[in-house]
Amino acid sequence: MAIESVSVWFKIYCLVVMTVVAATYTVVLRYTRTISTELYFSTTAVCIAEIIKLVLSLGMLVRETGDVGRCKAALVHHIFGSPKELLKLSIPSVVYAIQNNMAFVALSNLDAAVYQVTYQLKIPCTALCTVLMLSRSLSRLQWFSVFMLCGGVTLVQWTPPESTKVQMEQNPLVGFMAIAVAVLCSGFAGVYFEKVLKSSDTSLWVRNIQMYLSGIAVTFLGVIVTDGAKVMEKGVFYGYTPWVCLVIFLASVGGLYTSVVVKYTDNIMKGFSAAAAIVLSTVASVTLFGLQITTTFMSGSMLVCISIYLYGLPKQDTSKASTSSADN
Ligand code: NCC
Repeated sequence: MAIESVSVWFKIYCLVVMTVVAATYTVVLRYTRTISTELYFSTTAVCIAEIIKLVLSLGMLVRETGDVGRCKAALVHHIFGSPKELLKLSIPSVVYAIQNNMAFVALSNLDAAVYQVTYQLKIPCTALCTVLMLSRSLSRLQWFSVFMLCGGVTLVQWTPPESTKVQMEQNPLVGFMAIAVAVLCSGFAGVYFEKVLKSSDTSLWVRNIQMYLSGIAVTFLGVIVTDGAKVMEKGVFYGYTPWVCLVIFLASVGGLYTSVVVKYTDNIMKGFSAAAAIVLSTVASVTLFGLQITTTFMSGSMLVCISIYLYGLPKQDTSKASTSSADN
């Protein structure tokens, strides 16, 4: 299918917003899990984010189709008339539901910096899923650059773990296990969604609506199974503070920007570009706010830049299926 062309500035804008939101999300989420005495139910936060994403996607579909009538027709055709498609999108929605809940488990047990660094394993995992599920091939040099990128981002984001005042018990092993699950889920669901999205001309917003509908059902089930009795007793919004609302807002906006980024690039490019955005935003902070640059950051940035260069050497656009590895 033909991929709608947008300006390179729009792609850069989406990437930067996605990366800034993701960084803020992790820090604020960790904060909400460590300071509150009345700890909110994270399962409800995940479910509410799915509802917000559905509403926003409906709004975007109205904008795309031009009026409510056409939007309604599209919904009837793609939602009520396509149970098979709904079922297809329920797969990534279940996997994302697990991943999004795992982020809360991990950040309840690990420092945000440790989480950010360990979560970078998603880069090679995503590359592996891309090769296996989209039948694309990566040259040896590209594989090398993927691992170099992983190391580079790790160094760039490296900060000594802070000793935050924690109100609840922490179990680092549980935290690391949650990250491992999140890494696998992120790679699989991201590539699966990309495959479905790019295999037809169906609008991104329709695909999102199809996914968020089952996402709401699955995450609601998560609320009932995990916290059902306590939610009935204390209420859905128990422990909600403005910070918790900010976490939900960031989760929603971040998710939608992720989908736009995947539409116009691909999951591997998302990893590379996010790394570039982290390096550039830190360099900008140095210029604007006089932030101190560490040697770890410098070495990490160098690895990130070299890896981007190496990855781009054989073929610039990973969203095009490679003809054969012999090309490289
Ligand atoms: O891990 P990551 O993304 O791949 O997770 C994808 C997130 O986007 C949502 N999504 C995906 C596709 C789609 N069509 N709609 C969506 O809403 C999924 O529900 C999932 O939450 C990244 O590449 O590092 C990124 O990381 C997340 C987040 O920081 C991590 O998962 C850690 O918890 C970012 N999400 C937010 O900032 C809210 C994402 O933007 C980038």
